[in-house]
Amino acid sequence: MKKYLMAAALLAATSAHAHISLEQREFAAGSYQKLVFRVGHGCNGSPTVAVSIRLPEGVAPMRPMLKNGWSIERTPDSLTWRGGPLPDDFYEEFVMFGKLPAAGNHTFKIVQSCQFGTANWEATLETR
Ligand SMILES: [Cu+2]
Repeated sequence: MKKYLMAAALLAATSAHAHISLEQREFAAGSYQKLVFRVGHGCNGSPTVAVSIRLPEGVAPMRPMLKNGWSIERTPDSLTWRGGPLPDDFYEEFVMFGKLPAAGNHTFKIVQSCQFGTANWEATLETR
């Protein structure tokens, strides 16, 4: 019981803390959608200067949304925004659009680069 309570408290703390996460993570399989990745803070207080998102297998080319003050690099399976710097205590969103894959869980691996340090995140999209 005690273990269970500790796990629940940890989960609550994790979701309250923004990280880099999807604004909405459940969509209809095969639909065209806008995915919004939310950046809630920097790396241990350091401003963000790049956000690189690896597209999971099956997530065909996504179209990045242009963003003032940020350049965009594209590869077949990744999108990287470089710019800012985005201060640690500011909030930002990075947006892409495209056709979502067949039903399943699809995990985006995200690297947040800051003036000092980096942070790795994962955001899982569920299509059904
Ligand atoms: Cu966080």
